[in-house]
Amino acid sequence: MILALAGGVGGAKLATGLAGILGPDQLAIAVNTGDDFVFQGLSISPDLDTVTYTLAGLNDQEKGWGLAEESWQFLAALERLGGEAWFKLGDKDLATHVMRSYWLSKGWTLSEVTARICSALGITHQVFPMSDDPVRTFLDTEIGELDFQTYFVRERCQPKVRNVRYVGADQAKPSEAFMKTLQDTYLSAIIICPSNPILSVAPILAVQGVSPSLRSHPAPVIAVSPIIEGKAVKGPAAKLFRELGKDPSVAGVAEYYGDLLDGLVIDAKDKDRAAIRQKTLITNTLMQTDQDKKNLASDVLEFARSLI
Ligand code: FO1
Repeated sequence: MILALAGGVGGAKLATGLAGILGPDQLAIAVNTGDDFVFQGLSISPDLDTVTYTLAGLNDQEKGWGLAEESWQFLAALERLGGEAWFKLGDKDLATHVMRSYWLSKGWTLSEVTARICSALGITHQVFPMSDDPVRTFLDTEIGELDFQTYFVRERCQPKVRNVRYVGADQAKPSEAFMKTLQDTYLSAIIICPSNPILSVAPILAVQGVSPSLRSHPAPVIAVSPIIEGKAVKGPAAKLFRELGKDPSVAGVAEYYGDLLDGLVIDAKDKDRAAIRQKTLITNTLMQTDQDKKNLASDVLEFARSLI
């Protein structure tokens, strides 16, 4: 059994590569829910959506989030009524949020909702939220404290960040499936996908007991760096590292995860590797095609086997 910890786009890509190699009973994917929020009364779980849409092959590859071949009539009608439209809900995507909100209102857990969505989309690998309890990422910025989506989408990650909080994480329990996987004696590797360490991975690690479980489990913990040559493949990872006084490089990623990691996977283009203390695998980490995703997944699995 392999456990992948995933945030948005980078996480979804590597999870898809792993799912192309491993069977449904060999891969479990725990997804960040720190980005979740309620918008216009709808419960949105952006990272769960990105992971499930990508695994199902239904994602918009250009944007990275949302569904392919989307239309936007709902959004236009909403704007006409004076609704806020900075967070764009496409017509097809809307169905996911309506059904999630409906099922949650009936008392289902987010894990149950996610399992139902996965089954409807034909996803056979296990995908679950990191927790069924609310955890919300807040950023202390130069224009005040912002919830994640306000910072990320409405403010386009522009305000300078001073601190990040994962509200509720210390009271949140891992979801049942996550807990079961963490306790699985057949768990042979934990892979931290190339998601933003501070915004996407840290909320998962902050959930009660997750970091101690990873540290005490005999399986190796491996991260894939989302930063290549000092730049984030997508999103504000490098900018955030800089603003929080960390080195925006693979060495900075290695230092950020510290002794949690047994191994770090970095890109072949990266020359900045002298300061990395963990064992490293140097390969192509940029996932532009489906073959890239599979190649990286296969490299990471082989690296994991070498660390057991
Ligand atoms: N990201 C954007 O940059 N702009 C959007 O309007 C937007 C809408 C959206 C709707 C549903 C959904 O599941 C995700 C959406 N995202 C959007 C992506 C998302 O907010 C972020 O990429 C993640 O939270 C970061 O991992």
